[in-house]
Amino acid sequence: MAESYGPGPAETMSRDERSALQRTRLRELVDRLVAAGGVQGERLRSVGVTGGADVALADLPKLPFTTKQDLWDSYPHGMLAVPMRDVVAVHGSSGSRGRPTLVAYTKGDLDLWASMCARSLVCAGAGPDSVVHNAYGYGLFTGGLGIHQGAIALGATVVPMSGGMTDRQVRLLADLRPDILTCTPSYAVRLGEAARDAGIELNLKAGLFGSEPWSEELRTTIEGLLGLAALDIYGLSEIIGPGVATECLERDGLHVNEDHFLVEALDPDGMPVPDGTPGELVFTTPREAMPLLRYRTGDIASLSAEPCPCGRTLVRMSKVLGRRDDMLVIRGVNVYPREIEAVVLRYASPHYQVVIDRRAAMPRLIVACEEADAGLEPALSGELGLSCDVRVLPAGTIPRVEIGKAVRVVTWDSGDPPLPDL
Ligand code: DLL
Repeated sequence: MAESYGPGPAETMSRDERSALQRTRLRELVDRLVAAGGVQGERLRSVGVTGGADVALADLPKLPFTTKQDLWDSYPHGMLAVPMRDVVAVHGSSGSRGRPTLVAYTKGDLDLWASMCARSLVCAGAGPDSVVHNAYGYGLFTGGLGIHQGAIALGATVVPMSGGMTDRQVRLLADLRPDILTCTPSYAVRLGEAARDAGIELNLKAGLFGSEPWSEELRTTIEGLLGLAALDIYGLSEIIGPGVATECLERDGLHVNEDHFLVEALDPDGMPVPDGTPGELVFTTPREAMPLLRYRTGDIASLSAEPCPCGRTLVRMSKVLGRRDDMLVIRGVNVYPREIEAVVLRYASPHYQVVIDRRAAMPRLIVACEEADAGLEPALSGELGLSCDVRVLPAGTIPRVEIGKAVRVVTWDSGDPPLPDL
């Protein structure tokens, strides 16, 4: 009989116990930043903080922010708080705007990251008897190696598939009968369709899908295709990688590992928003190589301190609603790509692309898909408050992303259409 794994003490402790732990960790972090003497240390001094003893947990909202710009300004290694010889790995993200963001890890950071990813896998019901089919990309991207190390830390069996070569992935899903699948939600659709077309029977119980925004509607699609519980996993390279927050099998918000990563949700003026109200997520990470105080993620979500039936007392974040910088403003109407996806998937197959046609003074929203119900166009107009053109293209026209993050929105400024036959 397989042993059942559950949340550890740090995930179920009382809020008071956790606050005491957080305060200690925040003070240690402030001490390290002040000692490292970089830009964060200088900013702390400029607000009168000379060491950890000067700060209480309640002071966090008054401490200075860190931004992606700070990382770029000090590229590649200017934010290091340890000597380079203590750095054992470098990872990063290609960044949606083309500039790489690099992050460094000490051995201790890798251990922390592995235990956070092990927690994520336990959230999905995994344990040492699990076989984890890991189809996140291996390399500089944190998805592949992060989950890999987490699965090993848990004592599970990891199958390091990386992305792509879908036929081979389907073969190993059939032969090794993994119970856990980890990949981007868009690749989960691709794998599910390929497995269905190959007529194989799957043994999957749960999947951890993240690294790109996805809707409840896509969850329904993935669960139908793969016959598993589709769970959301969130993280970013700057904080640690995947494993910052994960849904449990209740599928009602992502448990933030706030014993290590302090989280805040802020309004555009940088003030805390009440629980349940969307705000920009700001994280403080104690990682040794590159500690970050109040890092502005640009990701929009709400927080909830309500206890979860699973027993975890960690604060939960909603699914990411969008990014501060990916809100589309079309003829004065604000819309997030995820809202478009939610409508599209009710009327069309999961392969779609949003095209912002900016060739004329008045931009137009085009939703390109394959196989769509006639109800899609009125539903988009009605629910988004914005008229859209729906184009149904021949099957196979919308690009399938096999490696990396799906690009759901493209802009058409001039010249040829971004998709054939548009
Ligand atoms: O995407 C880390 C990761 C890998 C998370 C695998 C989950 C699974 P980056 O490449 O640095 O790191 O990109 C981070 O991706 O700021 C969000 O905008 C977005 N993102 C990550 N997870 C989610 C998610 C990895 N579950 C950026 N939902 C973040 C929505 C997500 N967006």
